[in-house]
Amino acid sequence: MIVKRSVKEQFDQEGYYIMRQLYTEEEVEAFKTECVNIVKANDTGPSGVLVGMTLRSPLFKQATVKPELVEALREIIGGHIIFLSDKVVLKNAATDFGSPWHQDHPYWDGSHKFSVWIALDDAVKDNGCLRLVPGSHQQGTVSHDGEVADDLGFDNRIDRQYIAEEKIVDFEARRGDAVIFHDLLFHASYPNVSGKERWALITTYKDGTKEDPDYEWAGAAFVVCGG
Ligand SMILES: O=C(O)CCC(=O)C(=O)O
Repeated sequence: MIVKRSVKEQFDQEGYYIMRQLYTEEEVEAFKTECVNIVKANDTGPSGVLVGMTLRSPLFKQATVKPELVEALREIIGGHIIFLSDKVVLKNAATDFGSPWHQDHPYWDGSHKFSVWIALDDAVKDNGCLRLVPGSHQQGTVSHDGEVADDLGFDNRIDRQYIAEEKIVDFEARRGDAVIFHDLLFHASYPNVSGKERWALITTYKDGTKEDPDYEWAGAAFVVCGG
């Protein structure tokens, strides 16, 4: 007998929860077009990352409060949810490196955060899909003294000895697919060797009942529900 696990059970066990086709083709096309326009007018720097999309266009607020997403977040986080910030991540021929293995929590400290990685292009191994280690969030914060010999902007990297190669799951996604993940989950992405662009949007939330510092990067924070 197959026992269907709840969203919360899946998230607690794996440290992530996948939502296939969360956004329609029309929504994704509109988000991506807006991302392209905004990135053309701004510099992502060497990392291919631009933070603060909701500050730049109301379209992205729509993405952050998509009802099906908020419903899943309520199951995972609880009834009081605060949106903190979002960013676009572009990998292309000039920015073709994979993001190194890391946890998000060492960048932020404070209460645990929950991010949603949203595919704005189909993402496969060749163009830099996300890689996840199921259950790794249960290890707490691990050493982040992985080598930093470049200026790619990921200063907290997990020492390779902590990555169990045989457990890695590649999250190959169709555009419109999304994955909610815990800020202690080990994750990375493949280099983009396709020569084509790979766009993704990442939105971050927290439990509004938990205390945190005033993050300077969370200038567009708002209450999603509860409070
Ligand atoms: O989109 C990617 O390639 C990975 C981004 C990522 O892991 C992050 O920004 O924390």
